[in-house]
Amino acid sequence: MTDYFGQIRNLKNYINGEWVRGENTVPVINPATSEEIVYVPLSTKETVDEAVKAAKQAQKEWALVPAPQRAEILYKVGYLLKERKETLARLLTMENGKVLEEARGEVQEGIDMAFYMAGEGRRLFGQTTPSELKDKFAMSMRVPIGVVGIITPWNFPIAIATWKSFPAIVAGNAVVWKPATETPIMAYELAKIFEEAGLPKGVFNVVFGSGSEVGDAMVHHPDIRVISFTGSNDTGRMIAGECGKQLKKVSLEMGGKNAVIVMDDADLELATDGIIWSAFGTSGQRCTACSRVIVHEAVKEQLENRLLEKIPELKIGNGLDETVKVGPIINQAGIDKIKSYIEIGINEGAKLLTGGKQLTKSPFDKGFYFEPTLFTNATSDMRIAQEEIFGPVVSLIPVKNFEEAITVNNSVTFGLSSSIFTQDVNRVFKAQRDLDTGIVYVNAGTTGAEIHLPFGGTKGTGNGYRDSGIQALDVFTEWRSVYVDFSGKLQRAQIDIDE
Ligand code: UN1
Repeated sequence: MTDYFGQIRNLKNYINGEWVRGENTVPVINPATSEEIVYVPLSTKETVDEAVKAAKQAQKEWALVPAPQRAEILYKVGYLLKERKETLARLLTMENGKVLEEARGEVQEGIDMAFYMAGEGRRLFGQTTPSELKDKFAMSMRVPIGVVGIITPWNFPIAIATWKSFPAIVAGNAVVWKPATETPIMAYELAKIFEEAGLPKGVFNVVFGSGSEVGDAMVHHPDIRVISFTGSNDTGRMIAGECGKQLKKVSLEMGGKNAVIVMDDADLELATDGIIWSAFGTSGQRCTACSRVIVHEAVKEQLENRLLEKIPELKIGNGLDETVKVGPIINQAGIDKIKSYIEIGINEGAKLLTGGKQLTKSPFDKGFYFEPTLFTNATSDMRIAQEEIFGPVVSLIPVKNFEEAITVNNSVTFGLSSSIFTQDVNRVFKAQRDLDTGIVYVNAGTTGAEIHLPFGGTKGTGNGYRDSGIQALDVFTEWRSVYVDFSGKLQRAQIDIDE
């Protein structure tokens, strides 16, 4: 199969309910085969201006639609996603490379998010509060912000877009979305689904293009009032700086250096499975991927042996093959970054136990494949133990006790996810209190967040906002405080109070 249309086709931007401007295209490559699947336009600032104009216009009407009616559209979106789950999953595997089982899981996140956020159409709760004055009513309520700009990465091309756009839309905003150019098909499909679900024109717009042109134009556009970004740390910090200057609201999620802690009392079989799934699933290309294992020295050798026994069982290949467990890396640049960290790790003195190489012989020569890689005897100060690699590379860091494990876990600039394997209830409660990450797992790996809980992290992972969960609404709404005085006379707050 060359592509899902049966022929190579140019994608276009989706603006005001129309497919427009498909110029200046670049090919989208299936990372499993290097085949060109579609062509995606690299749009300009003018296209962003057009999209924002349409969104601004549409948002005025959309904000007046009662929230339960806005939510009706999301229910329809949910059903359409559900109906097309298998097709979408296959397309997702083709453009992103993740194995089919995980692609299905990702589409499921979108389905879950649709129904969950649709429910918010009948909640979107504010608060009524007493006033300090007689015959006066006070309340606070959520109001939409206007046009929101969404910038998303290639590693979860549909799920992350749903975490952001669904709450934005149910709350009465209009969206301009810049998906990653590596994975535009999910954006194309989601726009079609919104249209079929009956979303009014202009409420949801997609502009394809680079971060430096389209992303930059979005960040600088005065009518985009919020930017919600998931992606690299460097880009996120640049966006934060720009938004700071403009006093523009910005929500950032910028990765992790997530660790699994394995204590001396852990169920080692379970811990091995948890590590393998969260380190090598999605070929390690998740923000939540496990890339450090902090292991109690008493069980270090046993754990190494178990991992070395299981890693070779992971079948590497094209994710469309149901028996494959580890798919390709997104592109050669991704591979090159991983390779450079292998070299760094070796030079720093960590011991390479298995893996470490790109697979280049047939049948892997056409795609971008990297062996699941295990380092041991790493120390917390090494770059391989500090920096995000975004590939199937995990480093074991031996520690002497629980306290040291917590300290090592927290000694990175990121703070997205962490996990501990232990049978000791006291350690469980201490760990959930002391692990400095936005997500903590007990007796499970570091991946697998559910959409109705807040997703995000502490420290360098973000800036305090959360994706998904009810907390996502805080990104896409303002709080308005409303006072209604029904006394018929001038009542001055703080002054006309009964002493
Ligand atoms: C990401 O890698 O940016 O918790 C998102 C998880 C998935 C989402 C990951 N549900 O691993």
